Amino acid sequence: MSESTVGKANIGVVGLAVMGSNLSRNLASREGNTVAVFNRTFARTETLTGEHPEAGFVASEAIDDFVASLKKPRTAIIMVQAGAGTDAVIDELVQRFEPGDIIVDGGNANFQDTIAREKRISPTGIHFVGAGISGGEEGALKGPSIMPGGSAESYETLGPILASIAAIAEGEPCVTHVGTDGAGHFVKMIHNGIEYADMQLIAEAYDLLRTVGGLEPAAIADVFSEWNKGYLESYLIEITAEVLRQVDAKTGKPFVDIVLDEAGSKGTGVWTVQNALDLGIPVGGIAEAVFARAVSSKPNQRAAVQSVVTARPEAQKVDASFADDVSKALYASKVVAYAQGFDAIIAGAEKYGWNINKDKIAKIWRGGCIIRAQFLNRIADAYDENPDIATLLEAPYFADAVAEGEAAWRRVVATAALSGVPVPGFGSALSYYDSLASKRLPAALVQGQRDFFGAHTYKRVDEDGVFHTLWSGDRSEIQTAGSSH
Ligand code: NBP
Repeated sequence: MSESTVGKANIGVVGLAVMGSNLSRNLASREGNTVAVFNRTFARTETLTGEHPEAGFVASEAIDDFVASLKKPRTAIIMVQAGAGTDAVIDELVQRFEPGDIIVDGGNANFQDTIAREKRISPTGIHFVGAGISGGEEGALKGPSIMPGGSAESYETLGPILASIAAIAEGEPCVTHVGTDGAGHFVKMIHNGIEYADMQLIAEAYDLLRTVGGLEPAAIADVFSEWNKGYLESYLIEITAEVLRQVDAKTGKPFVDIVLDEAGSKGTGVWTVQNALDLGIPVGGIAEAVFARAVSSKPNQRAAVQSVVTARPEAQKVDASFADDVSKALYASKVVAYAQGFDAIIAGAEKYGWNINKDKIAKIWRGGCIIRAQFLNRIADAYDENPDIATLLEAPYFADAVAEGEAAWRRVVATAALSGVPVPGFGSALSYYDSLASKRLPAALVQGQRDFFGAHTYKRVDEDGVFHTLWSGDRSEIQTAGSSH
């Protein structure tokens, strides 16, 4: 490398597949950034620099030269395959970086791996930052939502660089220092879980409008476009209308009808549910969305049941107000899914010792990422007004919105059940709401059952203490703990 490139770049990117290339171009397009680039296979680097001479990249074939091209404190963002690829690059950089330098993993790492990596690297004095980056290829190029973890000290250097490339929502860059070590990747994981739930709810709304409402995909696209002008406005509603409007060039049929109805996933939804289970947080909306994809991808079971089920229910008769009912059911179910996602963030922050600012998280999701929507302003307002609310469903705006849509929500879930349309998302959201809203739950009976077969004990509603009934004896009650009279 020539002497003139030593210490020239204020930021480096390692890994120049689609995400790394786009992020590098985004960085290079912002005032004040000079971007060093490196990829294991040099041909990829040459392609990028050849296609984008305007970016003024400082390209290196050898990693030593890449490291030398970085200004101190050296800051490099890794955008390679999560897992072994990320570890290989981290090792290369740790061998060459010095205390105070910053390694950022911008890939889709599991937050537990990020915690372990930070623990391993921090004794070297090098900062390790796990940063969740949402927005896909286009977001990486034009402005993603960025969720960095790591130390507050590293954020002083990194923050302005990330702010320069992040999406802008209402004048504010969609990036904030989420918390230490794995906080950024944790919050990105929950973002993806919420994304699963949101997509499933929208898909259920489509199914209802088609199967019960009798509308064709193009007409449903128009309904969604209308919804996108109101309280349901979001990127996902917008792109859903586009997908529904698409016509297959080969057959002339609606695109949605020629796509195999087996949904795939890459794992972050599963991680969200696994972690929520560990944290004891009910995220039924997210779990049902993950399971709905799993059910869709079981062709043998679907075919087996279809072979024995000879008669399916007829769609209920509905009038023109049905679409409005569905929009209200969708909104109420969406509020539940987001409330559950934020509950998981709160519980994760408590368990892992992160000081997560919930209204800032809602704000950085307003732009760049897949769940971007005006709606997130309402969540930010709710947590801004009272950071300690027990659930978003308690916040006045959401309490009113759900109460207003409640009757429609119930009609839609009942209509779906009578029509044989699966609505795991709408149904579980309504049951969750009813569980929280009920004065008494049958959990009392479950406690009785547990005490019967396993002497698991129970508490009484009318006095303190822990009790057990001698079920196989004379069925009298004994007190096993707490104050006795
Ligand atoms: P890929 O995930 O396809 O990974 C390809 C890159 O990893 C190439 O640069 C490749 O180098 C490099 N690599 C591999 Br594979 N093993 C390596 C190793 N042992 N040492 C060094 N480099 C190695 O790239 P991508 O699709 O651009 O995604 C990058 C990251 O961003 C991933 O973590 C991915 O999960 C994440 N991602 C995020 C979003 C989002 O919306 N946030 C979307 C898509 C991807 P080579 O050229 O030498 O083979």
